[in-house]
Amino acid sequence: MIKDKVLKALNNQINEELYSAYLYASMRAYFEKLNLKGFANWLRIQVQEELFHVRKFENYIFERGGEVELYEIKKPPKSWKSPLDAFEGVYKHECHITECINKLAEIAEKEGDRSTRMFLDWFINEQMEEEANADGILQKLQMVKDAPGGIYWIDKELEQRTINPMIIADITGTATGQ
Ligand code: OFO
Repeated sequence: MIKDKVLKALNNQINEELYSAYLYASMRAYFEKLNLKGFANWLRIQVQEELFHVRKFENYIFERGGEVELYEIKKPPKSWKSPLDAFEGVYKHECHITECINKLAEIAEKEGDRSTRMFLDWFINEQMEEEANADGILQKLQMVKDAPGGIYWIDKELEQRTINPMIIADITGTATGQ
């Protein structure tokens, strides 16, 4: 049976992941308003990534016989000064999530909960990728410094992002071995 302390920490992380989805949905709306469809596309897919993280935590709690508890989600910001400002926000937020996952792993370790600790390895790897992706876009934005030509070029590139098939399989219930 899962210990209360671990369960509470997992439920808190669900709230963090839901906030991530909320934050990126708000950013997507900001970029749609600017007619930067590539940035909006990247964030639309990112929202799905975050909801996938939510389901992963929920499924794990179900598997351990625990109860999922949803908390209130705080309101995300509505606008940013520039694409650079928004992606500084994405990168900072991903670093914050990495910290949350690391703290969660510490709690699981302290409580002697090896299953949770092992489950969290997927998220530890995922956060390396999440930080690297956000940082890659941020570095390009820092390079072009809000110059319209540069923003246009990055926007075209971000238009290419497609949803991970694993997420489609999860949404449609056709995933195996997760
Ligand atoms: Fe962006 O990785 Fe979850 O929150």
